[in-house]
Amino acid sequence: MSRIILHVDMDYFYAAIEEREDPSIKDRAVVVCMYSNRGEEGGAVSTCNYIAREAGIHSAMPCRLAKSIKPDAVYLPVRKEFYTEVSDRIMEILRSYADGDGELFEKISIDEAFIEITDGAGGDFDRAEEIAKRIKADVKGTEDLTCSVGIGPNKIIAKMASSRQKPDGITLIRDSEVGDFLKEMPVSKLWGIGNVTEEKLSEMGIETVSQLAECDVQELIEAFGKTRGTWLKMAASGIDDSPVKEKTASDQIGRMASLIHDTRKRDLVMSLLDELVVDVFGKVRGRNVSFRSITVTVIHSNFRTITRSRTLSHPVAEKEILLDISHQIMDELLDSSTLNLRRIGVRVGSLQESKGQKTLAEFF
Ligand code: TTP
Ligand code: CA
Repeated sequence: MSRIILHVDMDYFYAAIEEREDPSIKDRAVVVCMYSNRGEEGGAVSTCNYIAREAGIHSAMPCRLAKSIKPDAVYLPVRKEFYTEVSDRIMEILRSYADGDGELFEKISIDEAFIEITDGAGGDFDRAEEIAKRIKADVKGTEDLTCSVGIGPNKIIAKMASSRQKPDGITLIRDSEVGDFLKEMPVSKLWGIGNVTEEKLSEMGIETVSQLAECDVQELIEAFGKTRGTWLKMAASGIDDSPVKEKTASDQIGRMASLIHDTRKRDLVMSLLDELVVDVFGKVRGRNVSFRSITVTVIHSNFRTITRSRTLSHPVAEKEILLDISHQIMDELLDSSTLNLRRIGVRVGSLQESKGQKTLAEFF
């Protein structure tokens, strides 16, 4: 039986909350700005409603530019704490629909989450669509906000489906429809592929997801390394076995730090990352545990947080692996956006007590 996973993404989240709080601005362009410590002049657009998007305004655009494009829009400062409270309540609603008494739930950002409902829907995609409608009505009824839902047999497909019909849509991609769904899609639309990967694939003559799926995996491994190369092949084929699983704090060891100044220079970012890895690994040793998951977090200059994780096939306690995979993930994150980074972090999770020998090398 195929898994059934929903991806829920709130529509124009911060701006939608502001509209709800002040319905008088509903028919106007609404732009939420992150002014940061550089004052109004240096601020970036956090998000905006769809009226503002039609005028050409988008996230990460300098607020000054937005104001020159649309001086009559409503400009509001970000109220992050308030949005977080709203988010927390929405996440509880979403979690209540997840299989395993809410266990199979994974929040991936302030306004997005995966919900596994394989059991809840009895493996039936039509019933899953009914559940998606109920969830949308529940969120609308309690928080007066709309969301878009993607339904698919795995996380990658659900995630890409949710952006198909926005705002306020439901997109259902059955197991049997995955091939068609991905077929003519440009590779840039595949969740997890950024500008640099897109360019590299283009140089290899690969423009569409189906071309990527047909590419020899060895060729991809040569170009991108084993983990990333295999992942590209699998993802393009619509295969993704990653579980829907929340990361819990007690099961993790991590550290974050700020860069001296906002930058996306690889050597500066990697040298701070290496320091954090050494520190995290010291704690891993101290607790005598091994880890199965590695997560790297970046906070961009506009305060946008992005995290990406890798799960290993078995627990390890080796610094080289932690370094190697953290670098790979960081390269992907640098690849996924052109913005400078403000803070970065690394953490390991799915901890287990190490038994006796720690590495093969130490054993012999
Ligand atoms: P998104 O889900 O990317 O965007 P959105 O909810 O505003 O719009 P959409 O309808 O297209 O989903 O991001 C969620 C929130 O995160 C967004 O409301 C504001 C914040 N955010 C930033 O602060 N900076 C950014 O660059 C982006 C993309 C989002
Ligand atoms: Ca959203």
